[in-house]
Parts: sequence; structure tokens; C-alpha cells
Amino acid sequence: MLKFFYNAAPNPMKVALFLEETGLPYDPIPVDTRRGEQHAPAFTAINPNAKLPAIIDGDAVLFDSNAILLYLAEKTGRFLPGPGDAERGALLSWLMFVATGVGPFSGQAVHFRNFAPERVPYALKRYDYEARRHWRIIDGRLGQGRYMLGDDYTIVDMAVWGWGSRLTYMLGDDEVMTEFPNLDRLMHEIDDRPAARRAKEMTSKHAFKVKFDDAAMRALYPQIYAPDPD
Ligand SMILES: N[C@@H](CCC(=O)N[C@@H](CS)C(=O)NCC(=O)O)C(=O)O
Repeated sequence: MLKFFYNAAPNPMKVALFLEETGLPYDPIPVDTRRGEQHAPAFTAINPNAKLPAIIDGDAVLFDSNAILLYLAEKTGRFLPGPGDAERGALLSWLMFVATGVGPFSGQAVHFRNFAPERVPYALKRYDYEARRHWRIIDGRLGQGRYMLGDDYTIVDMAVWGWGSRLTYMLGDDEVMTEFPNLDRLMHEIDDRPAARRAKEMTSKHAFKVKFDDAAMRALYPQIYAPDPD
């Protein structure tokens, strides 16, 4: 059975949503990043980048959420336009835009606001600006159609949901969704899907460490928060 290495963060949640949408049987394997389990050699043999999600599907070993979405969509033939379809090109562009722009800039915005050991005004300003600029492009696209590719719900919408459903926290702004009304509409629509509810229920069954204490900071950012001398 497909093994799904996950926690409840945005990138694994996209894959959890896909698995629940398709009903593919899978074995969920929690990896607690606040306890440093992502650095265990058994896990870095699967994902050398020491992050979630990852999957093992028979002989196929994959990491990076958007690569996994594309692999699973191609494998099942679900939630993507058919081969040779012009829309397939659009899907690739938007999926890569989420992977290389939306995700990283949103991630850096939250990092410099909440987790950096010092306040760096330039970094705060740059990443907040860039994250919002990327989300404006997504919102503009969603102003043209119900989903990222028009009438059809695809893996791009799932990829957007990972970060988009948590934007208030990511950008530290309770009113942020008023800036992105089309995104807000889609996030509510996906949140209400039974598969999204099941994905959240699945991740809530495991008791991940909640506390962001010093040990958690060291587990997540070992290069910044030096280990205890003893
Ligand atoms: N590009 C990767 C990013 C994965 C990533 O950053 N995952 C986060 C959770 S959303 C993680 O595992 N963080 C733990 C860590 O950095 O130690 C993807 O899309 O899967």
C-alpha cells in the first residue's frame, strides 16, 4: 500500500487532500518535525531534503508536494487535463508557479515574521510584499473562473489550498482574505469538501508536538538555533 509520510502543515495537506479525493488506499505515517523526526536517517533516505510530504508507492519514492500531486494525478488519471490537451500546459505553469513562487515566498514571510532569531525589517517587507504579489496573481486568475483551470477542479486547486487556506496565519493579518475575495471563495469551497474534512481528521488523529519550545526550534532550524552544549 502507498505510504504517506506527513504532518499537518500546508505541503503534506495538499497530498492528503488528493488521497482523500481519489480514495486511493494509503498508510499514513506521521513524522513529527518539532521532535526532529525528519532528520532521522531512515527518513532522509526517502527525502534527502528532510521535509514533508514524501511517499513510497511500490518502487516509486517521491518527495516535494507538487511532484507528488503530479505523479498521483498522472497515475490515476484524475484531477488533470488529458495528455496532449492544451490545458495540460496551463496546469504545469500554474503548478510550478505555486511550487516556486507562492509556497517559498509565503514560507519565508511566515519564517521571518515568527521564527527568525532577530527582526530583519528588509526581509519582513520583501517577503510580505512578494507573497502578497503572488497571491494577487492567484486571486486574479480565480476571478476569471471557478477554479485555477476554469471549470475543472484540479491538482492546482489542491496545491493552492495547502497555503491559501492558512493565509491569515501565514501573513499575520486577520483581514488578509478581504484582499483576495476569489481565493477566499475557493478556499471555503474546498474546506467544505468531504475529502478536505477527511484529510484534516486524518492528520488530527496523531498527537503531533504542539509546543514551539527551544527543542522544537532546534529540530526545525538546527543551523540557526545551536544545539545544547551537553
Ligand atoms: N518544496 C517542498 C517543501 C516541503 C516543506 O517545506 N515542508 C515543511 C512542512 S510544510 C516541513 O517539512 N518542514 C519541516 C522542516 O523544515 O524541518 C514541498 O513542496 O513538499
